[in-house]
Order: sequence, then C-alpha cells, then structure tokens
Amino acid sequence: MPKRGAFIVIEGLDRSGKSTQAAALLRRLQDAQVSAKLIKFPDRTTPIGKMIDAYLRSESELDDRAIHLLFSANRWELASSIEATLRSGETIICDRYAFSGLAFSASKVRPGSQSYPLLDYDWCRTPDAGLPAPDLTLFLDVSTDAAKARGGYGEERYEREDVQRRVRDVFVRIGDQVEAGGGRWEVVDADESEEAVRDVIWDAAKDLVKGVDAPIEKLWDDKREVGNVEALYM
Ligand code: DGP
Repeated sequence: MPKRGAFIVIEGLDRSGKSTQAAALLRRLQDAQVSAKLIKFPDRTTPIGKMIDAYLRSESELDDRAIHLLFSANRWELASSIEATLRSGETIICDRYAFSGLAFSASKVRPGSQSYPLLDYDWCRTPDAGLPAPDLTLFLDVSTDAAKARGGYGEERYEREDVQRRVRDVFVRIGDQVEAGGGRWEVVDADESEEAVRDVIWDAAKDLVKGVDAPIEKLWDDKREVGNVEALYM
C-alpha cells in the first residue's frame, strides 16, 4: 500500500507567526519535491465562512453557541476533501484547526467575570469530534510582549490581551489532552526568530512528510483513554 500524506496542523495565538510559518513549511516541502498543500481555517470563502468573517470583523452579532457551531461546520465542509487529499498521498499543512475552535470558545467568560466560563469545555469539544485528526500539531507559543512587539493586535474581535491570555491557558489544557489520547502536540517557542522557529518546525515534521503508513485517525476519538469500553454500555 502506498503511504498517505501527513496532516500537519499549525496552531497558535494571534501574532504567533502561524501563517508565515505555514507558508514557509509549504515552500520547504515543495523544494523537497513533496506533494503538499496549505489550507486555512476559518475558510472565509464559503457561505458559512462569510458569516464567520462578518462576525470576526464585528459586522454582525451571533449567539456564542451559534458561532461556535458555525466555525465547526466550516471545518466539516472540508472534512471529506481533507481525507481524500491525504489518501491521494498529498500532505496537508493546516493553518488553525479544531483546537482554535475549542480554545477561543471555551476561553469566553460570562459578562462581568474574569474567569467564570461562558461555555462548557466538553460542550465546545463535541461538534469537532470525528473530524480527521492531525498526525502532528505544532502549537506556536508566543508571549504577550513578543506578540505586541510584532505590531500589536488588529481590529478583529479576539485580538485583545486578556482574551489571548485565556485562550493560551485553554490551548495548554488541549495539548495535555491530545497527548493523553495518543496524539502528537509539539509546543514551539514562537518568541524565537522566524528562522529558528522554521528550523524547529522542520525538525518536528521532516520524518512525517515522507509519508504516513497508518490510517487517518478521528479527532477526539478517546478510546485509548477508556479502560473498559464495555463498561460504558452496562
Ligand atoms: P485568523 O484568520 O487565523 O487570524 O483567525 C481569525 C480569528 O478567529 C482569530 O482571532 C482566531 C479565531 N478563530 C479561529 N478559529 C476559530 C474557531 O473555530 N472558533 C472561534 N471561536 N474562534 C476561532
């Protein structure tokens, strides 16, 4: 059986350099004659993506649960094409994925509170369960100071220091959970120079991009965490 392509996700806070690094990894793969493509979430070009775009630019207001489900639906729109691409042997680099969905929604707090969650973490996780799972997730961890030094946050809804701090806390929790479930989650110090980060990413990805010999896993398929599955149905 020929090997399938690798599914590599790059996650991080705003201003962590994700998009730059995703593009750099794509160029490096292309130079190495590896068949690869770059995708990005949210995909603002689809009808659902246009609703998300208007929300992010504060041109529309949506219920917090409704927007969470739209972000997830935006990923489901592409799920079967992601699988087909991987099976065809092409590697996918994905700029943000379901972990952003979970981190940005589960970090929302109730009005007037600094820490009381608005949405339940497990509720936020559920809509993405069953999506193709990444073979590797690179979490670009940037400090608030370094993020600010890169030109500050822009105009979009979540680009505020307090929001980004809470989002980071949830990303750390997600990383632990991914690893507990047998997934690969690498934290990359994104305060380092662009070149240094590029090298760390290449080191983490270079074996995987030769092709993957294993089936595509499902996201949040936590069967490895459950000791006795039969006990669930008793
Ligand atoms: P970007 O296009 O990568 O700058 O992302 C746009 C913003 O949307 C960014 O602040 C992160 C946020 N975001 C990305 N994916 C999701 C998601 O699935 N759910 C939520 N609530 N926010 C997300």
